[in-house]
Amino acid sequence: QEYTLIKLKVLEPYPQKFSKLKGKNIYLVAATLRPETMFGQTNIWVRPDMKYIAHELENGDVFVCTRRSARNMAYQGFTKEDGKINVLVELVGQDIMGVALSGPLTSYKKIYTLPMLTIKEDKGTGVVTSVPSDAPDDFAALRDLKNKQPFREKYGIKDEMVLPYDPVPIIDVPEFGNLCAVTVCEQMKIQSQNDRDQLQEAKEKVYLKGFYEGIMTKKMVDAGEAVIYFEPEKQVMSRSA
Ligand code: ZZB
Repeated sequence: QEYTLIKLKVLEPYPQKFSKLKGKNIYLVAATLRPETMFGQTNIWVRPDMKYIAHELENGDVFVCTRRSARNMAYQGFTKEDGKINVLVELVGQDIMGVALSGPLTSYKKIYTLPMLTIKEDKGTGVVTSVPSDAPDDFAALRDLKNKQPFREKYGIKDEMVLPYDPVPIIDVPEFGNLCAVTVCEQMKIQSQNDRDQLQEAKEKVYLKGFYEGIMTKKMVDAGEAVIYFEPEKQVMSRSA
């Protein structure tokens, strides 16, 4: 499986756990199969009880991810010594909950790490980017946090890290509109992130459609993040020749 790793820069002040990393560039890295949706990121998910590490790359930057994914990176030329990881900090998700981040591709200037309890240990980096416009899991989990104050409180999440963040329309999908995860969750009456089977079905419904039939909306163009470019079709030209 080939993923794109999205780098999210940890903004100062660094959390307590990273106090000895002062002066270094620290990134949470999220593995995605849908890099074209990154404009719609509203937050980053980490699992409160899952173990992560902060490890040093060849150029001195620091990546935060699972040990398993760091080991894989070490065999792909990320680290100074092939096959070796330099662990700077060991932590659990809760240690970096509510941390402010910036990503080059987000429409929100600042986003936060929030808790998702269903993150899998054996997939990607254990850090998951949240695109509630297009990913049903993300929409359900973000809605849970918005609706349930005690849930936010339990993980030390402040209102301003969640409440201002709404799904961003980026891709227009036939039948589902430009917030396809929202549409499908409403249609299927999904109540929360714990409706696992329904969410799996919702994901299958929108996945391929979003990827193959989705059309980027005007939003990125309006924000000056993308431009539309037309090219004459070669086939048409050769047919008329
Ligand atoms: C942004 C995004 C936008 C994603 C979307 C999906 C969708 P898959 O298909 O099952 O292999 N992900 C990555 N790592 C994990 C993890 N450890 N635990 C749980 N979820 C994880 O899943 C790959 C997708 O699952 C990744 O792509 C990531 O979310 C998430 F609009 O990144 B994606 C309909 C799905 N749409």
